[in-house]
Amino acid sequence: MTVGVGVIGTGMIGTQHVHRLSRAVVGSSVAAVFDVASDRAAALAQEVGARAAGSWSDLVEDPQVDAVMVASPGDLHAEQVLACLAAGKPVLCEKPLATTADDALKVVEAEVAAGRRLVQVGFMRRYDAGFRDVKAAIDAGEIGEPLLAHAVHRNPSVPDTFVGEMSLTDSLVHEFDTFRWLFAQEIVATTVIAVRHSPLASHLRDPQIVLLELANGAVVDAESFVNCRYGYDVRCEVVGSTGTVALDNPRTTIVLGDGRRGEQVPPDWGVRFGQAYQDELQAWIDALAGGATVAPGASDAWDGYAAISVAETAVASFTRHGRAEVRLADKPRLYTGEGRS
Ligand code: NAD
Ligand code: ISE
Repeated sequence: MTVGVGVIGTGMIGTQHVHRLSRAVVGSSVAAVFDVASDRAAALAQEVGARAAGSWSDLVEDPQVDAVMVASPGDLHAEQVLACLAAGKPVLCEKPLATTADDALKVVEAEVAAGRRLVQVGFMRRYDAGFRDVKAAIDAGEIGEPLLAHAVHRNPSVPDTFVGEMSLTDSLVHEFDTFRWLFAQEIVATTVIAVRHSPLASHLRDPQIVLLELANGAVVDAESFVNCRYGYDVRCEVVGSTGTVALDNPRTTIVLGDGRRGEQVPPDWGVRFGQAYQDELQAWIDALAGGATVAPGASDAWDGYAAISVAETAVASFTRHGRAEVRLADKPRLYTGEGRS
């Protein structure tokens, strides 16, 4: 069976996903694409033999579209995902699931009303070999009880569309999902620490440090720096009661010369996480081909809701210069072990 995917949004990551789904992932084809930049969508559609839909709702309703990938800007995600749910179609939504906790909760509520999970959220680190090794080491007890973690998330630069509080809602939202997953605990409070602004990014609050308190008392300090200039740098160290596990950048080449020993830093997220995106999409397509709607271990709508709730709380913490508590709705049975379907 070939799963026909419709892709909404053919910008930076949407174009990459179209190429993966049409060329690299086994068992999928791209049936339709849509972007308000209609020329770009038409050219991409022609390149991969897909239909260029007239609107995103037309794409969702297309009978050739078995499942939808949402790769539009974050503030459109909730509405587009809700339309997929209304059409009964599985959807892989790029992060964040929504830009407000209220909108993300509407997605959760719509799934609960439908009685099944159809939404997967594109927190692709859960498919990254390095992050999976960190998770495996923790789960195997190799570091004893995980107590705290240090994390950095640095981008060399960000596009002009990256504004306001996106360091928290678009960038560090990855860490909010990652550390909920690694520690298997909800994040219950955040404190954002104001840092001297980089002179190269004066329109953004950049860098920032966020302290995350988890339900069992573990603490994570996470740095976001979206204009670090030198490369794409995502690392972490989890400290346990008997050891630590650290994730470095994947090693590429080491250059010895001019009295120095140098190691390359990935240039961007596409290079650093290329294999993770590929594995994420393959797991999704395999799940759909096997009759499931969400890949095992993937972030689902609840995870998307929890992550953006933490981001929203971090924004509140920054605004009021103090600690803020995360308020989550009660977790529906649909997302717990015994109720999951
Ligand atoms: P982008 O700006 O390059 O692309 C967004 C595209 O959406 C543009 O082509 C734009 O024309 C299009 N668009 C605007 N309005 C639209 C509408 N109404 N319907 C359909 N398309 C519309 O942004 P991007 O970097 O590709 O990011 C897209 C999403 O993917 C964001 O949510 C971002 O957070 C996420 N993302 C995730 C990762 C990751 O590591 N998982 C990496 C990059 C981006
Ligand atoms: C981007 O949208 C991503 O998701 C990248 O993984 C992240 O590193 C970057 O900060 C975001 O803007």
